Amino acid sequence: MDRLHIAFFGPVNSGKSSLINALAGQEVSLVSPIPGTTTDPVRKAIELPGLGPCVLIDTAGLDDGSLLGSERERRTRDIVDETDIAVVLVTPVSQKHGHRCQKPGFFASGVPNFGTPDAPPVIYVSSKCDLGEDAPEWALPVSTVTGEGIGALLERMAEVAPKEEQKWLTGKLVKPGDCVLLVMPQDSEAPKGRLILPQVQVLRELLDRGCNALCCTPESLQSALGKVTPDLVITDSQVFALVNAAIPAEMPLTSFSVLLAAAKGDIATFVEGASAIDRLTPNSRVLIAEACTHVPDSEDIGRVKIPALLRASVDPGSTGSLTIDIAAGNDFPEDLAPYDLIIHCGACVATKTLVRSRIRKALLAGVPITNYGIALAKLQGILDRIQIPR
Ligand SMILES: Nc1nc2c(ncn2[C@@H]2O[C@H](COP(=O)(O)OP(=O)(O)OP(=O)(O)O)[C@@H](O)[C@H]2O)c(=O)[nH]1
Ligand code: SF4
Ligand SMILES: [Mg+2]
Repeated sequence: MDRLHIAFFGPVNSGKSSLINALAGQEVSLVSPIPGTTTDPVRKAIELPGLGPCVLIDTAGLDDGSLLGSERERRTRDIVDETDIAVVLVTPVSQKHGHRCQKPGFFASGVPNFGTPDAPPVIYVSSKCDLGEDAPEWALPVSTVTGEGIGALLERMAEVAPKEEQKWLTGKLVKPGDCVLLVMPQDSEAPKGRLILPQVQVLRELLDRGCNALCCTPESLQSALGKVTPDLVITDSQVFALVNAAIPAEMPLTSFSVLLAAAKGDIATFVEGASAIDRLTPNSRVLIAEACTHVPDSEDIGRVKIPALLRASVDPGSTGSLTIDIAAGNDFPEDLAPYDLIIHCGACVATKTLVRSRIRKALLAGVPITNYGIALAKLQGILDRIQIPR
Protein backbone atom coordinates (compact mmCIF):
# COMPACT_ATOMS: atom_id res chain seq x y z
CA MET A 1 0.00 0.00 0.00
CA ASP A 2 1.16 3.52 -0.79
CA ARG A 3 2.17 5.63 2.15
CA LEU A 4 -0.06 8.65 2.53
CA HIS A 5 1.88 11.77 1.49
CA ILE A 6 0.92 14.74 3.69
CA ALA A 7 2.52 18.03 2.61
CA PHE A 8 2.64 21.30 4.56
CA PHE A 9 2.44 24.57 2.64
CA GLY A 10 2.30 28.22 3.67
CA PRO A 11 4.21 31.47 3.97
CA VAL A 12 7.76 31.61 5.30
CA ASN A 13 7.96 31.56 9.09
CA SER A 14 4.37 30.39 9.49
CA GLY A 15 5.44 27.37 11.55
CA LYS A 16 5.38 24.52 8.98
CA SER A 17 8.58 22.90 10.20
CA SER A 18 7.54 23.28 13.85
CA LEU A 19 4.20 21.59 13.11
CA ILE A 20 5.88 18.67 11.34
CA ASN A 21 8.29 18.26 14.24
CA ALA A 22 5.37 18.31 16.68
CA LEU A 23 3.47 15.65 14.70
CA ALA A 24 6.57 13.49 14.29
CA GLY A 25 7.64 13.94 17.91
CA GLN A 26 11.21 14.54 16.76
CA GLU A 27 13.30 17.15 14.97
CA VAL A 28 12.69 16.40 11.32
CA SER A 29 13.18 19.93 10.05
CA LEU A 30 15.18 22.91 11.23
CA VAL A 31 13.12 25.59 12.98
CA SER A 32 14.22 29.21 13.30
CA PRO A 33 12.73 32.68 13.48
CA ILE A 34 14.57 33.57 10.26
CA PRO A 35 12.15 33.51 7.32
CA GLY A 36 13.21 31.09 4.58
CA THR A 37 14.87 28.51 6.85
CA THR A 38 13.50 25.53 4.90
CA THR A 39 14.84 25.83 1.36
CA ASP A 40 14.10 22.42 -0.14
CA PRO A 41 11.38 19.85 0.49
CA VAL A 42 12.14 17.58 3.46
CA ARG A 43 10.42 14.18 3.69
CA LYS A 44 9.94 12.05 6.79
CA ALA A 45 8.40 8.58 6.72
CA ILE A 46 6.45 7.96 9.91
CA GLU A 47 3.44 6.15 11.41
CA LEU A 48 0.71 8.53 12.57
CA PRO A 49 -2.14 7.52 14.91
CA GLY A 50 -5.34 6.93 12.93
CA LEU A 51 -3.53 7.33 9.63
CA GLY A 52 -0.91 4.56 9.52
CA PRO A 53 2.22 4.85 7.39
CA CYS A 54 2.66 8.39 6.08
CA VAL A 55 5.31 10.63 4.59
CA LEU A 56 5.29 14.15 6.06
CA ILE A 57 6.67 16.69 3.58
CA ASP A 58 7.98 20.05 4.73
CA THR A 59 8.21 22.66 1.99
CA ALA A 60 9.98 25.95 1.51
CA GLY A 61 7.80 28.89 2.55
CA LEU A 62 6.17 30.83 -0.24
CA ASP A 63 6.57 34.54 -0.90
CA ASP A 64 9.87 35.27 0.79
CA GLY A 65 10.40 37.99 -1.80
CA SER A 66 13.93 36.91 -2.68
CA LEU A 67 15.32 36.02 -6.09
CA LEU A 68 15.80 32.48 -4.86
CA GLY A 69 12.13 32.54 -3.91
CA SER A 70 10.81 31.68 -7.35
CA GLU A 71 13.04 28.59 -7.60
CA ARG A 72 11.89 27.50 -4.13
CA GLU A 73 8.32 28.13 -5.13
CA ARG A 74 8.77 25.86 -8.15
CA ARG A 75 10.09 23.04 -5.96
CA THR A 76 7.22 23.53 -3.56
CA ARG A 77 4.75 23.43 -6.47
CA ASP A 78 6.28 20.14 -7.65
CA ILE A 79 5.40 18.60 -4.30
CA VAL A 80 1.73 19.23 -5.03
CA ASP A 81 1.81 16.39 -7.58
CA GLU A 82 2.56 13.75 -4.94
CA THR A 83 0.32 15.18 -2.22
CA ASP A 84 -2.56 13.13 -0.84
CA ILE A 85 -3.45 15.66 1.87
CA ALA A 86 -2.37 19.32 1.84
CA VAL A 87 -2.08 21.18 5.13
CA VAL A 88 -2.00 24.92 4.44
CA LEU A 89 -0.84 27.21 7.24
CA VAL A 90 -2.19 30.72 7.61
CA THR A 91 -0.94 33.11 10.27
CA PRO A 92 -2.64 36.15 11.74
CA VAL A 93 0.36 38.23 10.59
CA SER A 94 0.13 36.97 7.02
CA GLN A 95 -3.52 37.94 7.00
CA LYS A 96 -2.85 41.43 8.26
CA HIS A 97 -0.36 41.97 5.49
CA GLY A 98 -2.85 40.77 2.93
CA HIS A 99 -0.73 37.71 2.22
CA ARG A 100 -2.04 35.71 -0.69
CA CYS A 101 -2.14 32.62 1.45
CA GLN A 102 -4.98 34.05 3.48
CA LYS A 103 -7.94 32.67 1.54
CA PRO A 104 -9.06 29.12 0.92
CA GLY A 105 -8.84 29.92 -2.80
CA PHE A 106 -5.06 30.11 -2.47
CA PHE A 107 -4.33 26.84 -4.12
CA ALA A 108 -6.78 27.36 -6.91
CA SER A 109 -5.00 30.59 -7.84
CA GLY A 110 -1.47 30.24 -6.53
CA VAL A 111 -0.49 26.67 -7.27
CA PRO A 112 -1.47 24.77 -10.40
CA ASN A 113 -3.16 21.38 -10.02
CA PHE A 114 -5.04 22.24 -6.88
CA GLY A 115 -7.91 23.64 -8.87
CA THR A 116 -8.37 20.35 -10.72
CA PRO A 117 -11.10 17.80 -9.96
CA ASP A 118 -8.61 15.31 -8.51
CA ALA A 119 -6.97 17.93 -6.27
CA PRO A 120 -6.09 16.54 -2.85
CA PRO A 121 -8.11 17.56 0.20
CA VAL A 122 -6.81 20.73 1.87
CA ILE A 123 -6.85 21.41 5.62
CA TYR A 124 -6.37 25.06 6.56
CA VAL A 125 -4.52 25.59 9.82
CA SER A 126 -4.27 28.86 11.69
CA SER A 127 -0.81 28.46 13.21
CA LYS A 128 0.64 30.04 16.38
CA CYS A 129 -2.84 30.37 17.89
CA ASP A 130 -1.20 30.81 21.32
CA LEU A 131 -0.30 34.35 20.24
CA GLY A 132 -3.98 35.20 20.70
CA GLU A 133 -4.36 37.02 17.39
CA ASP A 134 -7.51 36.94 15.30
CA ALA A 135 -7.74 33.72 13.32
CA PRO A 136 -10.08 33.06 10.40
CA GLU A 137 -13.00 30.84 11.36
CA TRP A 138 -12.34 28.52 8.39
CA ALA A 139 -8.91 27.51 9.67
CA LEU A 140 -8.16 25.05 12.48
CA PRO A 141 -6.33 26.82 15.36
CA VAL A 142 -3.07 25.05 16.21
CA SER A 143 -0.13 25.87 18.46
CA THR A 144 3.07 23.88 18.66
CA VAL A 145 3.91 25.78 21.86
CA THR A 146 0.82 24.74 23.85
CA GLY A 147 -0.09 21.66 21.79
CA GLU A 148 -3.57 23.06 21.12
CA GLY A 149 -5.19 21.68 17.98
CA ILE A 150 -2.60 18.97 17.23
CA GLY A 151 -5.05 16.17 18.16
CA ALA A 152 -7.82 17.86 16.17
CA LEU A 153 -5.50 18.14 13.17
CA LEU A 154 -4.72 14.42 13.33
CA GLU A 155 -8.45 13.65 13.47
CA ARG A 156 -9.15 15.96 10.54
CA MET A 157 -6.38 14.32 8.49
CA ALA A 158 -7.82 10.87 9.21
CA GLU A 159 -11.27 12.12 8.11
CA VAL A 160 -10.11 13.49 4.76
CA ALA A 161 -7.54 10.77 3.95
CA PRO A 162 -8.47 9.15 0.64
CA LYS A 163 -10.02 5.79 1.50
CA GLU A 164 -9.12 3.09 -0.93
CA GLU A 165 -10.35 -0.43 -0.80
CA GLN A 166 -7.49 -2.89 -0.86
CA LYS A 167 -6.52 -3.55 -4.46
CA TRP A 168 -4.43 -6.60 -5.24
CA LEU A 169 -1.50 -6.07 -7.61
CA THR A 170 -2.27 -9.45 -9.15
CA GLY A 171 -5.99 -8.62 -9.57
CA LYS A 172 -7.95 -11.55 -10.99
CA LEU A 173 -4.84 -13.21 -12.40
CA VAL A 174 -4.57 -15.61 -9.44
CA LYS A 175 -6.83 -17.49 -7.05
CA PRO A 176 -6.06 -19.28 -3.77
CA GLY A 177 -4.06 -22.48 -4.32
CA ASP A 178 -2.51 -21.31 -7.60
CA CYS A 179 1.16 -21.94 -8.20
CA VAL A 180 2.99 -18.81 -9.38
CA LEU A 181 6.52 -18.82 -10.74
CA LEU A 182 8.50 -15.60 -10.17
CA VAL A 183 11.50 -14.99 -12.43
CA MET A 184 13.83 -12.53 -10.74
CA PRO A 185 17.26 -11.87 -12.30
CA GLN A 186 19.92 -11.14 -9.70
CA ASP A 187 22.28 -9.29 -12.04
CA SER A 188 24.59 -6.41 -11.25
CA GLU A 189 21.59 -4.06 -11.20
CA ALA A 190 19.95 -5.99 -8.36
CA PRO A 191 20.74 -4.61 -4.90
CA LYS A 192 23.15 -6.67 -2.83
CA GLY A 193 21.59 -8.97 -0.27
CA ARG A 194 17.93 -8.09 -0.81
CA LEU A 195 15.07 -8.17 -3.28
CA ILE A 196 13.64 -5.03 -4.89
CA LEU A 197 10.35 -3.67 -3.59
CA PRO A 198 8.01 -4.86 -6.40
CA GLN A 199 9.30 -8.44 -5.96
CA VAL A 200 8.81 -8.29 -2.20
CA GLN A 201 5.32 -6.79 -2.58
CA VAL A 202 4.16 -9.41 -5.10
CA LEU A 203 5.66 -12.27 -3.10
CA ARG A 204 3.96 -11.09 0.09
CA GLU A 205 0.66 -10.63 -1.74
CA LEU A 206 0.76 -14.13 -3.20
CA LEU A 207 1.28 -15.55 0.29
CA ASP A 208 -1.60 -13.40 1.61
CA ARG A 209 -3.83 -14.68 -1.20
CA GLY A 210 -3.11 -18.31 -0.39
CA CYS A 211 -1.01 -18.97 -3.49
CA ASN A 212 2.17 -21.06 -3.71
CA ALA A 213 5.08 -19.03 -5.01
CA LEU A 214 8.29 -20.40 -6.46
CA CYS A 215 11.16 -18.00 -7.16
CA CYS A 216 13.90 -18.55 -9.73
CA THR A 217 16.41 -16.62 -11.82
CA PRO A 218 16.55 -16.83 -15.65
CA GLU A 219 19.42 -19.31 -15.18
CA SER A 220 17.34 -21.64 -12.97
CA LEU A 221 14.09 -21.21 -14.97
CA GLN A 222 14.31 -24.56 -16.76
CA SER A 223 14.93 -26.45 -13.54
CA ALA A 224 11.94 -24.67 -11.89
CA LEU A 225 9.70 -25.55 -14.86
CA GLY A 226 10.80 -29.15 -14.45
CA LYS A 227 9.43 -29.18 -10.91
CA VAL A 228 6.09 -27.35 -11.27
CA THR A 229 3.56 -26.33 -13.93
CA PRO A 230 2.75 -22.77 -12.90
CA ASP A 231 -0.71 -21.23 -13.28
CA LEU A 232 0.99 -17.88 -13.85
CA VAL A 233 4.55 -16.72 -14.53
CA ILE A 234 5.55 -13.26 -13.33
CA THR A 235 8.88 -12.11 -14.68
CA ASP A 236 11.14 -9.12 -14.47
CA SER A 237 10.28 -7.28 -17.69
CA GLN A 238 13.90 -7.12 -18.80
CA VAL A 239 13.87 -10.88 -19.49
CA PHE A 240 10.38 -11.00 -21.00
CA ALA A 241 11.57 -12.36 -24.35
CA LEU A 242 13.77 -15.03 -22.80
CA VAL A 243 11.01 -16.24 -20.43
CA ASN A 244 8.39 -16.11 -23.19
CA ALA A 245 10.56 -18.35 -25.35
CA ALA A 246 11.16 -20.79 -22.48
CA ILE A 247 7.54 -21.39 -21.40
CA PRO A 248 4.61 -22.95 -23.32
CA ALA A 249 2.69 -20.40 -25.45
CA GLU A 250 -0.53 -21.00 -23.49
CA MET A 251 1.05 -20.45 -20.06
CA PRO A 252 -0.14 -17.06 -18.64
CA LEU A 253 2.75 -14.56 -18.43
CA THR A 254 3.03 -11.07 -16.99
CA SER A 255 5.69 -8.89 -15.40
CA PHE A 256 6.28 -7.07 -12.14
CA SER A 257 6.19 -3.71 -13.90
CA VAL A 258 2.95 -4.52 -15.68
CA LEU A 259 1.40 -5.36 -12.30
CA LEU A 260 2.70 -2.09 -10.85
CA ALA A 261 1.58 -0.13 -13.92
CA ALA A 262 -1.93 -1.47 -13.46
CA ALA A 263 -1.96 -0.66 -9.74
CA LYS A 264 -0.21 2.71 -9.90
CA GLY A 265 -1.13 4.26 -13.18
CA ASP A 266 -3.77 3.82 -15.79
CA ILE A 267 -3.07 0.62 -17.65
CA ALA A 268 -5.36 1.40 -20.59
CA THR A 269 -3.54 4.72 -21.18
CA PHE A 270 -0.16 3.00 -20.92
CA VAL A 271 -1.10 0.28 -23.43
CA GLU A 272 -2.51 2.91 -25.79
CA GLY A 273 0.62 5.06 -25.29
CA ALA A 274 2.91 2.17 -26.21
CA SER A 275 1.46 2.16 -29.72
CA ALA A 276 3.30 5.48 -30.27
CA ILE A 277 6.54 3.44 -30.35
CA ASP A 278 5.54 2.29 -33.85
CA ARG A 279 5.32 5.93 -34.98
CA LEU A 280 8.74 7.06 -33.70
CA THR A 281 11.29 8.22 -36.29
CA PRO A 282 14.97 9.10 -35.87
CA ASN A 283 13.80 12.73 -35.47
CA SER A 284 11.45 11.96 -32.59
CA ARG A 285 12.02 12.96 -29.00
CA VAL A 286 11.27 10.66 -26.08
CA LEU A 287 11.18 11.49 -22.38
CA ILE A 288 12.16 8.80 -19.90
CA ALA A 289 10.68 9.88 -16.56
CA GLU A 290 11.90 8.34 -13.33
CA ALA A 291 9.97 8.95 -10.13
CA CYS A 292 13.04 8.81 -7.89
CA THR A 293 16.70 9.66 -8.17
CA HIS A 294 19.03 6.69 -8.01
CA VAL A 295 22.58 6.10 -9.14
CA PRO A 296 22.30 4.46 -12.58
CA ASP A 297 24.58 1.56 -13.43
CA SER A 298 25.76 0.06 -16.71
CA GLU A 299 22.60 -2.07 -17.06
CA ASP A 300 20.14 0.62 -15.99
CA ILE A 301 16.74 -0.14 -17.45
CA GLY A 302 15.65 3.47 -18.12
CA ARG A 303 19.00 4.88 -19.20
CA VAL A 304 20.58 1.96 -21.02
CA LYS A 305 18.23 -0.91 -21.89
CA ILE A 306 15.09 0.95 -23.03
CA PRO A 307 17.05 3.60 -25.03
CA ALA A 308 19.00 0.80 -26.79
CA LEU A 309 15.79 -1.07 -27.68
CA LEU A 310 14.08 2.17 -28.81
CA ARG A 311 17.00 3.12 -31.06
CA ALA A 312 17.11 -0.37 -32.52
CA SER A 313 13.37 -0.35 -33.19
CA VAL A 314 13.36 3.13 -34.74
CA ASP A 315 16.35 2.83 -37.00
CA PRO A 316 17.74 -0.68 -37.12
CA GLY A 317 21.17 -0.83 -38.69
CA SER A 318 22.18 2.75 -37.94
CA THR A 319 23.27 4.50 -34.79
CA GLY A 320 20.10 6.60 -35.05
CA SER A 321 19.58 10.14 -33.85
CA LEU A 322 16.47 9.60 -31.75
CA THR A 323 16.59 12.15 -28.91
CA ILE A 324 16.04 10.65 -25.47
CA ASP A 325 15.85 12.92 -22.41
CA ILE A 326 15.89 11.65 -18.85
CA ALA A 327 13.99 13.37 -16.03
CA ALA A 328 14.67 11.98 -12.55
CA GLY A 329 12.83 12.62 -9.29
CA ASN A 330 10.89 15.85 -9.22
CA ASP A 331 12.45 17.21 -12.41
CA PHE A 332 9.45 16.28 -14.56
CA PRO A 333 9.43 18.98 -17.29
CA GLU A 334 6.71 21.61 -17.21
CA ASP A 335 6.63 21.76 -21.02
CA LEU A 336 5.87 18.33 -22.46
CA ALA A 337 4.89 19.55 -25.93
CA PRO A 338 8.32 18.79 -27.52
CA TYR A 339 7.92 15.06 -26.79
CA ASP A 340 6.48 12.37 -29.03
CA LEU A 341 6.32 9.84 -26.21
CA ILE A 342 6.84 9.68 -22.46
CA ILE A 343 7.97 6.42 -20.88
CA HIS A 344 7.49 6.44 -17.11
CA CYS A 345 9.29 4.16 -14.68
CA GLY A 346 7.41 1.59 -12.60
CA ALA A 347 7.12 4.18 -9.80
CA CYS A 348 7.82 1.56 -7.14
CA VAL A 349 8.59 4.16 -4.47
CA ALA A 350 6.21 6.84 -5.74
CA THR A 351 2.53 7.37 -5.02
CA LYS A 352 -0.37 6.66 -7.32
CA THR A 353 -1.20 10.36 -6.94
CA LEU A 354 2.12 11.35 -8.51
CA VAL A 355 1.81 8.93 -11.43
CA ARG A 356 -1.78 9.97 -12.12
CA SER A 357 -0.83 13.63 -12.04
CA ARG A 358 1.91 12.99 -14.62
CA ILE A 359 -0.47 11.00 -16.82
CA ARG A 360 -2.90 13.90 -16.66
CA LYS A 361 -0.20 16.40 -17.65
CA ALA A 362 0.89 14.21 -20.57
CA LEU A 363 -2.65 13.80 -21.84
CA LEU A 364 -3.33 17.52 -21.48
CA ALA A 365 -0.22 18.18 -23.59
CA GLY A 366 -1.40 15.60 -26.13
CA VAL A 367 1.66 13.41 -25.58
CA PRO A 368 1.25 9.60 -25.39
CA ILE A 369 2.52 8.11 -22.14
CA THR A 370 3.43 4.54 -21.31
CA ASN A 371 5.61 2.87 -18.71
CA TYR A 372 8.72 0.71 -18.58
CA GLY A 373 6.95 -2.64 -18.33
CA ILE A 374 4.47 -1.97 -21.13
CA ALA A 375 7.16 -0.36 -23.33
CA LEU A 376 9.50 -3.32 -22.83
CA ALA A 377 6.75 -5.78 -23.70
CA LYS A 378 5.93 -3.74 -26.81
CA LEU A 379 9.59 -3.42 -27.83
CA GLN A 380 10.04 -7.17 -27.44
CA GLY A 381 6.92 -7.83 -29.53
CA ILE A 382 4.93 -9.57 -26.80
CA LEU A 383 2.52 -6.90 -25.59
CA ASP A 384 -0.38 -8.96 -26.94
CA ARG A 385 0.96 -12.06 -25.18
CA ILE A 386 1.05 -10.76 -21.62
CA GLN A 387 -1.67 -10.81 -18.99
CA ILE A 388 -2.89 -7.43 -17.76
CA PRO A 389 -4.48 -7.46 -14.28
CA ARG A 390 -7.98 -5.94 -14.07
N1 LIG B 1 4.38 31.33 19.46
C1 LIG B 1 4.55 30.35 18.59
N2 LIG B 1 5.65 30.36 17.82
C2 LIG B 1 5.80 29.37 16.91
C3 LIG B 1 4.83 28.33 16.76
N3 LIG B 1 5.23 27.50 15.75
C4 LIG B 1 6.42 27.99 15.31
N4 LIG B 1 6.76 29.12 16.01
C5 LIG B 1 7.95 29.93 15.80
O1 LIG B 1 7.86 30.52 14.50
C6 LIG B 1 9.18 30.59 13.90
C7 LIG B 1 9.16 29.92 12.57
O2 LIG B 1 8.90 28.56 12.72
P1 LIG B 1 9.26 27.48 11.60
O3 LIG B 1 8.65 26.20 12.04
O4 LIG B 1 10.71 27.49 11.30
O5 LIG B 1 8.45 28.11 10.37
P2 LIG B 1 8.47 27.64 8.84
O6 LIG B 1 7.10 27.90 8.31
O7 LIG B 1 8.99 26.27 8.71
O8 LIG B 1 9.47 28.70 8.23
P3 LIG B 1 10.32 28.63 6.86
O9 LIG B 1 11.07 27.33 6.83
O10 LIG B 1 11.23 29.80 6.99
O11 LIG B 1 9.35 28.78 5.73
C8 LIG B 1 10.13 29.92 14.90
O12 LIG B 1 10.76 30.93 15.65
C9 LIG B 1 9.21 29.09 15.78
O13 LIG B 1 9.72 28.89 17.08
C10 LIG B 1 3.68 28.36 17.61
O14 LIG B 1 2.77 27.52 17.54
N5 LIG B 1 3.60 29.39 18.49
S1 SF4 C 1 10.66 4.83 -8.44
FE1 SF4 C 1 11.02 4.43 -10.62
S2 SF4 C 1 13.17 5.00 -10.99
FE2 SF4 C 1 12.89 4.78 -8.78
S3 SF4 C 1 13.52 2.65 -8.37
FE3 SF4 C 1 11.26 2.66 -8.61
S4 SF4 C 1 10.94 2.18 -10.76
FE4 SF4 C 1 13.11 2.78 -10.57
MG1 LIG D 1 10.63 25.58 7.68
